[in-house]
Amino acid sequence: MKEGPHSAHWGTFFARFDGAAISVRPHPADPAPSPLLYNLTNAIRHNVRVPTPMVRRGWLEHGPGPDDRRGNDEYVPVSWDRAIGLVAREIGRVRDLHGPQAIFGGSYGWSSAGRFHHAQSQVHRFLNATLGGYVRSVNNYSAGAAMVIMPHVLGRLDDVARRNVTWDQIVGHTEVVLAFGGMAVRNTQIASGGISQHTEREAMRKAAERGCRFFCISPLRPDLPEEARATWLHPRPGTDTALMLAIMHVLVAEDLHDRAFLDRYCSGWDEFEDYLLGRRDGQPKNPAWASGITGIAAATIIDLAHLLHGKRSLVVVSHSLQRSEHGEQPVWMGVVLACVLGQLGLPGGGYNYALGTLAHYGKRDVAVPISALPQGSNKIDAFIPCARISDMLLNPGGEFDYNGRRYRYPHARLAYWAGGNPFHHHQDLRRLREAFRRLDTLIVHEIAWTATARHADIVLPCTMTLEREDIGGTSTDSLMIAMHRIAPPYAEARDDYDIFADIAEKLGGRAAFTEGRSSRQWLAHLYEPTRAALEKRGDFAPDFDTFWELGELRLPLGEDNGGMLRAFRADPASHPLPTPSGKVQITSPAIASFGYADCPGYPAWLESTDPPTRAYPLYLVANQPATRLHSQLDFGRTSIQSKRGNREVCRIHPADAQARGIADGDIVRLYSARGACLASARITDEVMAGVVQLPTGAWYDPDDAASDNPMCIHGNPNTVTRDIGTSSLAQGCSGQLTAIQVERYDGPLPEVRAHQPPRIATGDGA
Ligand SMILES: Nc1nc2c(c(=O)[nH]1)N[C@H]1C(S)=C(S)[C@@H](COP(=O)(O)OP(=O)(O)OC[C@H]3O[C@@H](n4cnc5c(=O)[nH]c(N)nc54)[C@H](O)[C@@H]3O)O[C@H]1N2
Ligand SMILES: Nc1nc2c(c(=O)[nH]1)N[C@H]1C(S)=C(S)[C@@H](COP(=O)(O)OP(=O)(O)OC[C@H]3O[C@@H](n4cnc5c(=O)[nH]c(N)nc54)[C@H](O)[C@@H]3O)O[C@H]1N2
Ligand SMILES: [Mo]
Repeated sequence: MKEGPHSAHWGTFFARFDGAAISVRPHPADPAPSPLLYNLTNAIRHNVRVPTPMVRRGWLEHGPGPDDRRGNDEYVPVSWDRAIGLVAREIGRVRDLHGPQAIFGGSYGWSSAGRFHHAQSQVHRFLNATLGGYVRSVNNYSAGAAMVIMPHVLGRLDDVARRNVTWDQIVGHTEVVLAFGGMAVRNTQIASGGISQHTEREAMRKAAERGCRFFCISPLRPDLPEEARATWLHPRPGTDTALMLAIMHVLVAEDLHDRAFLDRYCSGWDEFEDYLLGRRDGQPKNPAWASGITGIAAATIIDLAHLLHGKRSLVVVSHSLQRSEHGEQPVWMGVVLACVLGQLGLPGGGYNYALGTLAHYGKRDVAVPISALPQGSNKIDAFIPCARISDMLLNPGGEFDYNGRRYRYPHARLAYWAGGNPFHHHQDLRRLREAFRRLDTLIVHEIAWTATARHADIVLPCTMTLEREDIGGTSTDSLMIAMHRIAPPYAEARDDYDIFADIAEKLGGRAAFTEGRSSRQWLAHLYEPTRAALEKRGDFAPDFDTFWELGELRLPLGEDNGGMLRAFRADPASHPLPTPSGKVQITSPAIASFGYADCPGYPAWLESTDPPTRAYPLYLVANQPATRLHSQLDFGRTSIQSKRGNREVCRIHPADAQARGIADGDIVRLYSARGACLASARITDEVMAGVVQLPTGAWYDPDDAASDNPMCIHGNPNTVTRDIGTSSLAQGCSGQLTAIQVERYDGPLPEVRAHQPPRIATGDGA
């Protein structure tokens, strides 16, 4: 087939299919294309793709119901006709017996880029169109705590993360960047919906060359690139709020804080100051105090405070800091620190949540709308914070706290997942297995045999991105891409859209779901608002067919105007923040009124309930993988090349390795009170002592699928993480940090089979 334009969450490119493999050519406008592009090359015809609809034998023979064989059963291939019939009948059964409030359709996950074939939107639209609703999930795994705390304190998350300080402002103005959690260029390979130019490394190089000083405050040195010429500070993981407090203590004690800013723009300073100075609890949060908690010398903290004073400074708090127990606190404390420095709303200064964690932050917004597939309306009230999935399935009817109210978990009998991989994203996989075994039925659409597909009752094979047409675009990228079909669908795989349309037909909802449009007609429909807005501005506004032929369209960008915070600074009376006081909430009477011990009404240092102990003395950092997006295409070339002997690689400090008799390249066992996994050890002083880093994304591969708590022999860190909410306020994911132990593994080494299909029955299940 001929070469065509395409787009992924990790870049814009041209691709060609030769009947077996894909060759890719990065978009020439991208100054630093992502190596993740090469994951696509061998993936498309890989043996681990799901070729036909599959039904788990136990479910086929015994019907729906809780079943311990999930995750340890064989699959029976069936025809599409039969699969569609089984799914429609089962949805109908659960609806008739229990109503749509028994169907969980949260279906968290990133799936692939493209405005139309966005699997999560497709499944939501399908359930709304056919059932009138479903149990949904709120927030996400990325920013679960920040999404809930931020509106109490400053405003909408997007206004603090996306439309705020840009990289251009940093290049031009910033003098000091405190990057809590770093700004790893490994992570800015990715932007949800696509990214045509990777520019962060170059921006940091330019800023550093002008004299901007970067501080990489993180357990891993490479969390800022060499180009930033950063100073590396490594507080103990999970202790950043204590470090922030001590910096503020120095500034306040020496009267270097911006009192005028605090008076004019903030609410609740005096109460917070009592806490900071220890007037209430007798413990000043000074450098000596913080030094004991963080491991950073008091003198270093004092020097840092002095350096910050009077400078154009930017406080950045990465997503990772809040994907942790009490994750709300560093997000809030970072805001307070920026206010004490008086920098909020200045060009290149103040506070920018999550800058440098994804490529759509720090950019300008496009000036025209970009459509998404409408999801319809959901008439069911029941919901869960997305990371409470196991809790819901294990405690139907049980109570949970969330953002000031108490709710009950619905009793979900059927879960429908398309475009996500809970065996990637969720914590404590032993518990998740147990939870999924309680369901009547788990239905999954997948391109490949992920562990989630291997626990499903019905697996419907869907096309992957290169096998269908779509529109690539996102609100912070100036290129809209006509994503051409590069290859025919694998085996019998079908588009999620066509699968849902056929099931909707059986349930009497086809017209509501499709509105009579083919996929191509949907693309033209979704394109139209962008075209109309371009025309209205007098810009080049080609019709859909011309756009399709051109392959891409350059979109105009909006101003770099600093957004909500700049406007607030300029005129707080006419541009108040959307908080109760209209100002920055240094304290929050609303949160205080909730009465949560794990999230009080002021930002505070709260100790972990799972600190390292003698039994589990190390901190595991389970962060984002450099060589793939989450678990996607773990079997792709770039991902495979980063493994050793097919196992995921963890990084450990020389001192910790030596104390355990671990040599570079040894296989190690990482374990906690929850479970264990194997990984190959790389010894490096790029990671601080006391910390082991294992990225997420290696597909769960149990050594013994029949056992109650198998070990993952491939290196999935969620075997050891804790399944607890960040706090009663947000109930976010807290998978980033876990207390663990590591030992050299001298036992038998089973072959990694994660990228081979499960047991599949021969013969015909037609
Ligand atoms: N311990 C720990 N856990 C974490 C994190 C952490 O830091 N530590 N990070 C968390 C974060 S930030 C996130 S965002 C989550 C990510 O969690 P997920 O978003 O669930 O992870 P992905 O691997 O992107 O899952 C997407 C799935 O969709 C499939 N897919 C791709 N295209 C299509 C399609 O067109 N149709 C269908 N039906 N399926 C498709 C892919 O094969 C893949 O299995 O993980 C979270 N989990
Ligand atoms: N290549 C690649 N890029 C990605 C993704 C991917 O899967 N692959 N996923 C994307 C997604 S969905 C998201 S949400 C973002 C996530 O963005 P983040 O959550 O910020 O990314 P992580 O890599 O999990 O964490 C960043 C760093 O935080 C540091 N860290 C961990 N705990 C602490 C702590 O307590 N204190 C301090 N100071 N530092 C700490 C770790 O060293 C880690 O490397 O990344 C995005 N970018
Ligand atoms: Mo994320």
